[in-house]
Amino acid sequence: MPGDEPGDGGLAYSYQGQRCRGQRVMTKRQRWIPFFAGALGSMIGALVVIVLAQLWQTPSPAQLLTDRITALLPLSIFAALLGALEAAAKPLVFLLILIGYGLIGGLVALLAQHLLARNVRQITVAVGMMALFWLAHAVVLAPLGGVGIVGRSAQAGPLWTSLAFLIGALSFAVIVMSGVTPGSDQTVSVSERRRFLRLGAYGLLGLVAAGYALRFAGQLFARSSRAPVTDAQGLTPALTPTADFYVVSKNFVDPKVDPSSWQLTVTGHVAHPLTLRYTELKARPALSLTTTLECISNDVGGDLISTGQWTGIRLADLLQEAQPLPDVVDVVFHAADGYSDSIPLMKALQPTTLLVYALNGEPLPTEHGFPARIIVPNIYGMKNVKWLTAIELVPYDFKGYWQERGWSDSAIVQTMSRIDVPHNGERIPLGGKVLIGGIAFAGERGISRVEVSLDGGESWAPAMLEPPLSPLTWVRWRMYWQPRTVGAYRIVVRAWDGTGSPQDAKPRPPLPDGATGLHTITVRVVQS
Ligand SMILES: Nc1nc2c(c(=O)[nH]1)N[C@H]1C(S)=C(S)[C@@H](COP(=O)(O)O)O[C@H]1N2
Ligand SMILES: [Mo]
Repeated sequence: MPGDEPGDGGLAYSYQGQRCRGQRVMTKRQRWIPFFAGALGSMIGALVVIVLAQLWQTPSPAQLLTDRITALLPLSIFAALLGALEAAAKPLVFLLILIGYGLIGGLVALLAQHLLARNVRQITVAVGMMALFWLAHAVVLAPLGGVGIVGRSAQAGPLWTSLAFLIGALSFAVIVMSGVTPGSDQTVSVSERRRFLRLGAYGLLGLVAAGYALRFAGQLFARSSRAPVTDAQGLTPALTPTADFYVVSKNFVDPKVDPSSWQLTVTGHVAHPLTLRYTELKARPALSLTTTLECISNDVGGDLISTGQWTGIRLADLLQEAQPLPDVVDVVFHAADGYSDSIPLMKALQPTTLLVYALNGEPLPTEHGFPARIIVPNIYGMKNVKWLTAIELVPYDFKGYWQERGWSDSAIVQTMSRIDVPHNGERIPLGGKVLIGGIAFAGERGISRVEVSLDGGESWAPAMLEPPLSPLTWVRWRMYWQPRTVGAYRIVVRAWDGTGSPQDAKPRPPLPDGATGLHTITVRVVQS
């Protein structure tokens, strides 16, 4: 082991029980190893806790802290930082939190190295590392995240929570200990090179854990970056297949609700509070409604919009049974993931506001809110609360999860239109007939007219409108175009809603009221 030879810059610590010669000397590189091990160890520990959170429904402080931080950041910073995209907020803040874990873990490992150099026993240091990780999670991070000490108020309870934190702590300690050098009084059995190899292996392990954790985080952005489904002509289908329905959630790990123990309560300012079980909900006379759902963070031309057929009951029927008191202002929806949002009582009583348990004829998939969610036509997705657990009637204007972060409270959908074919940047051979088509949506106002410009907005021609699946869905539009000259064309679309108002052409980001502006693409007509 050349690296262990005294005098060649390596470690001059005891080997096979021999005392070393005087003070141990560490090279710069060697000083970095403990820090690196600590950083790696704590990040892997955090990921292990997230993976266990998925398996056991225990709380994950990294996720809870992300919630807290996105709530506390001033709106302007938040918007600038995140490009005003609520759906991308999580991964970014989470990355910062992971880096924070890395820094603190690295420093803790340096402390461990310091203690070892002073001949504190390895086992003592290892147990100390575990205790630190566990305590930091159980006593500091969990309460900060809002689930109480040791996750007392978490769904899975303190026992499973402690265990999950303990396993995270174990991963942390094992990796730290593989990166530090024992003190001179202690037997060393592992060479420098093997230390490196081990850390490399842990690094790989970390990548696997990160990949696994990202699979769950992935739903935050993966769905929307996928190629959109199209029909034979390249148009968006009128009804979105469930597998292609967009998904947005604040969570890294969505709640898995057990339908047999699920209960929906209706409480607050009501004369008759009530409770509804899954079987009772499904036993009631059902109705189905096809509506379009759009996320408020959908960009101009974006695909955080889908149309589904929902089955359930009228929310009004349930509320009428509970008998709202005269002072009720808002109906608040609470969910199993700690999310909440509200709509005005008047809106909740409309016959198209539903409590649903099926999408396109199948039970709601987990990611869409199993066992039950709210569908509020005309209002952006964020108020269509998933994994619903409680309905609370309150005598004031309630601010929900995204309202606390600066998003619109009324959240009525803006009139939008989108070009689906041709694609931006497409090359179109001269002489052919080109289908231009897409969707337009204005909630319950409906769409009365769609126009297309082929010259960047100088002149406009009306598109043909397809009858929508319901008055609450998007409208598909199309036109045919026979280009006569080669060159670049800027295609723009604009819509009018059912009241005759034109789509707002002024470009605005999604925050706070939903994006406005006209979807514009450029195509190039070339010699065929
Ligand atoms: N409980 C809960 N409900 C929620 C959310 C959430 O994070 N938690 N996200 C909201 C947002 S921002 C949107 S756009 C819609 C998305 O619904 P979908 O995933 O079924 O398309 O769910 C809403 N309901
Ligand atoms: Mo959303």
